[in-house]
Amino acid sequence: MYTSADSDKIRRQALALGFDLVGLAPARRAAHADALAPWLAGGRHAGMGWLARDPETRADPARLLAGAKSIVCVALAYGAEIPPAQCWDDPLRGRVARFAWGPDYHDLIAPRLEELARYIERDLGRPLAWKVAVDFAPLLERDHAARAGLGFIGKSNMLVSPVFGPLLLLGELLLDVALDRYDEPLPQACCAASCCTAACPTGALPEPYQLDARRCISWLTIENKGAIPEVLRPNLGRWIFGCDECQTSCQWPVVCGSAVEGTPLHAAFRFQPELATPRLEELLALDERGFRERFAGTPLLRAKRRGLLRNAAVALGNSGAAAARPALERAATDPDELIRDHAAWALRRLTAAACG
Ligand code: B12
Repeated sequence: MYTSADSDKIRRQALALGFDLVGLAPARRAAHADALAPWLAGGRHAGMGWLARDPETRADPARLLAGAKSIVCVALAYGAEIPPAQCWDDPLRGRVARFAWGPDYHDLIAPRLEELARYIERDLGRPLAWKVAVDFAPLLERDHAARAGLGFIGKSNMLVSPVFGPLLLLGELLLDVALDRYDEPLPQACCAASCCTAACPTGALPEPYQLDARRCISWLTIENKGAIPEVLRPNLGRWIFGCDECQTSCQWPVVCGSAVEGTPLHAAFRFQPELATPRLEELLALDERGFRERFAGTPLLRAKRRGLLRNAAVALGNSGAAAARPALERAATDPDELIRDHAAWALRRLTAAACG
């Protein structure tokens, strides 16, 4: 019976499962756990009450899995493709953040981590206590990924890999067994130029390492169930589901190594025009059923019809395209008041733009 698990075998197996990065860390209290309380106290979590629930568990993995000794951190590099300009820059098409170009990433990462857990159990020859985390568990994922040497935390708050840049999705496997070797954190290597904080269209990064979710386009377009503050609407441009500006502005390479291109995991995030850059007029024409059918199995379902159509109306208002008016006029009579109000705002903005 082994008392510690073989790090090299775990690493090899994680890579074989399709992950781009794997790092192993002892399950200690998160290094920046103390950043959580002031962030919450400042209201920067934008009312996402679940982030404020039980902050001690979020800080300490041993409270998430009793007896946790190790964390296997993995990352999937995604969305490095440069979208064709005829779609990305088309004023009548919206922009979807790259993490949502494929299926729900939780469904890609979590089952593979479960498979990894079962592999480790087989290798050790005994059952283990383990827990998989991909967003849904109260865990400061970036902190553990940094400790496991996957990358460093940048001023954008993103975990940035010197190999793949910040376009990474993270997952963790907590284990109640020690590993025979752990990885070392990488040195902080965020550039002095603060490209990410400067690139944020809504000023959601007022200071390094501090994200104000109330202004973050990702929160405004996905988690926010109400109106988008009018003063921020013009800054959304044509982002209709998440935003990548703090990542694509990063000086670290936003590249997917050729060695990993073409694997099923990466193929899942290939640019598809109608998912990554949907025609905004088409979105505004979707009824509830049409919305659910079109976005079945994709992360866009999270915004719900009313959220996505609200965002599409704002994007068309920002398009400056007179051709957008008929779709917006129809949306201004939508049964949903939220959509009606945003469509009316968009029509006013187009009129103002036309009057110069
Ligand atoms: C809530 C949430 C959001 C919220 C709030 C974001 C936020 N920054 O907190 C919203 C909806 C806005 C959001 C947006 C996005 N999210 Co999000 N989100 C989460 C979630 C579920 C929890 C984050 C959390 O705990 N926040 C609390 C704050 C205090 O913690 P933190 O963000 O990790 O910040 C750390 C740093 O600030 C650090 N710190 C503080 N001070 C200092 C000082 C120094 C010097 C250093 C080095 C570090 C440091 O300590 C904090 C604690 O570790 C995580 C998954 C998870 N469970 O971790 C995914 C996660 C962070 N999101 C992710 C992604 C992909 C995104 C988006 C890119 C999506 C998009 N394209 O639209 C954006 C990016 C926004 C951004 N720049 O952070 C990935 C990030 C992967 C990566 N490479 O880092 C995660 C890890 C999901 C995953 N499993 O892959 N998200």
